[in-house]
Amino acid sequence: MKQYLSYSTEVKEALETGKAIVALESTIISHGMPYPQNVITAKEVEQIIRDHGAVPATIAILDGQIKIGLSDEELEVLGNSKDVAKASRRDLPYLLATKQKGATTVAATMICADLAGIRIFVTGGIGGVHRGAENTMDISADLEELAKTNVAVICAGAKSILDIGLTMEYLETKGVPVVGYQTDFLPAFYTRTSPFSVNFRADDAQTVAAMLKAKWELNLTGGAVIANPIREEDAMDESFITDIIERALSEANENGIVGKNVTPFLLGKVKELTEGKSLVANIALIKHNAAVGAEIAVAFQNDLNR
Ligand code: PSU
Ligand code: MN
Repeated sequence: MKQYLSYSTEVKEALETGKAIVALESTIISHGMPYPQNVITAKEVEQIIRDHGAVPATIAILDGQIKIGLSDEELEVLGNSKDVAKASRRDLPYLLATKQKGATTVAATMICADLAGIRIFVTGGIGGVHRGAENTMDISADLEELAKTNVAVICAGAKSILDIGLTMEYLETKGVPVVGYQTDFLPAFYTRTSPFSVNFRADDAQTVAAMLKAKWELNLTGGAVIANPIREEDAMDESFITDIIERALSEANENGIVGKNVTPFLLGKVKELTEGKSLVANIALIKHNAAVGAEIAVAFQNDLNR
């Protein structure tokens, strides 16, 4: 297995010296945001993690290798090339074997982080059960990965391009805890709340770290969702964004968008219809998640080192 993994110097050193590490995905760079904001944000997010005492490990597939920690040049390639595949669990073997570029989704990033022994992962939003999934069966592989891979995902909840209620039901069936970070409600990405409650509330990083430690020491295999609401000042107006999402969903239907193209299409449409306001919110929330995720990683590592 080790032959497929390649570490940046910074991450290698962190692993050797027992420093807190935060994994970061790359689909958000290649398919989730436009250039050049994607690359600028990716670098800023990494710096926020360092400023909070942890080491960032952005993950991608390049040159037949799983890269754990990327150089600025590699971030640029991911953010500004046409030939980067969105890489989820099913895509990893083919992309590695054919030495093609792949940007890892939440599911694939969890797999790679787990292989590297990294337990804490920060992103913007997770995939979930899509609206209309009773007909399309469009359920993100992210959920299945959360069911089986021991990595905690700090995110801003689930976007209402998804069926948030069904996503919560799926996670409940799979035994994946959904923890609200300083909130009782599941955040809906662009907004601080949704009509759904989280399973548990944690008010500080130590509580989250202790919970993860208990889960994995008991061999309760699988991940956890740590839902961190967007800051009040960055949140979008709920009725405004709801209306936009409805329009984006009908356009996706009209254009027959299916499979792995659905989420990138919807994100792009929402950005277009909000005239870029959704992108500003997206950047703000992921930076906030980076700060909180780094604190959780530090608390988790302190527990391990004790
Ligand atoms: N949500 C976002 N931005 C993203 C994604 C989701 O706000 O970039 C990406 C993540 O990489 C996530 C993936 O894992 O989309 C889910 O895709 P799908 O629905 O095809 O599983
Ligand atoms: Mn899908």
